[in-house]
Amino acid sequence: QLDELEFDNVQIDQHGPIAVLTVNRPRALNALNADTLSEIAQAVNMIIEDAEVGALIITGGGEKAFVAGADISEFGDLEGVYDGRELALAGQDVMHQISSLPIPVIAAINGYALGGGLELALACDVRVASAGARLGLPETGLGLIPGFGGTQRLPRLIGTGRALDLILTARQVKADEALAMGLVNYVADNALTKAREVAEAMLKNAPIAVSLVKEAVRRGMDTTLEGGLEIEADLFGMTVATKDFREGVDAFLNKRPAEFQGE
Ligand code: CO8
Repeated sequence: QLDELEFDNVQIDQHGPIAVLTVNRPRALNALNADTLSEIAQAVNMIIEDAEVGALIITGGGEKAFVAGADISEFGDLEGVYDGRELALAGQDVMHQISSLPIPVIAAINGYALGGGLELALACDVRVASAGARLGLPETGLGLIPGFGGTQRLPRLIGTGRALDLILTARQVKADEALAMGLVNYVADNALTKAREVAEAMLKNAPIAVSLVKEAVRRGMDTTLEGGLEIEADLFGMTVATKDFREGVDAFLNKRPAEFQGE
């Protein structure tokens, strides 16, 4: 059982097909120290193994923060280029693990999402922010650059000009501005409640199709339009071979809700 797993800084709650991973270290605004990053990686591995889980929500514990970044108090241990590179690669691995999950992953941004915290949200498929959330990549103000994917995922999501503005000014944006620039998909009074609604809407659709859409978009972002269209055609072909496709068409023609089995 996922919710019986014991971690120090990560909590998993499962309600039917929705798992909620809470980064729970509120005394440090959920900052990602090495232990927390490792616990997130372990938790995500367990979630992948669990066939019951059809969607994952990632959120932050406490009132103030989603995740306020990598843990700055551990930066003193970093001594040189090699250490820095290793830390960035370790964080990038976890973000990659999240972004390549075959199920929808929604960030419920309930407060500060800064630095590595915003990078965690960027590794998710969809972002829901609470009205009071603050988002930003403050790294240049610390003499760093974003290292958990921010320089790559942010421009892919909102475009180069907007991404460079945010990274070079290191400014925090409020939820409304984040919505206007496409950095978040929804703003709601309660990010977690809205994230559940979004997850439920996604769970109504055919799981194999959902997973293949994610694969098509993800792989397509790394290639040319022509290459991406080939990937789309291949994966489209795979959906046509599923029982769920037959079910979806039959349900439409018979004016009834579809019941997908993930086959
Ligand atoms: N790391 C460690 N501790 C933190 C962090 C953090 N990122 N953020 C907050 N905390 C701690 C504070 O130190 C404080 O602890 P204490 O009570 O023991 O003094 C506690 O959380 C509460 O924070 P504040 O008192 O500062 O709360 P405020 O409401 O006054 O301010 C802010 C909230 C604005 C969010 C403020 O805490 C802040 O600016 N935090 C730092 C945000 C930041 O700069 N994050 C980016 C870090 S860099 C990063 O993420 C790089 C990722 C890629 C790494 C690649 C490696 C090479």
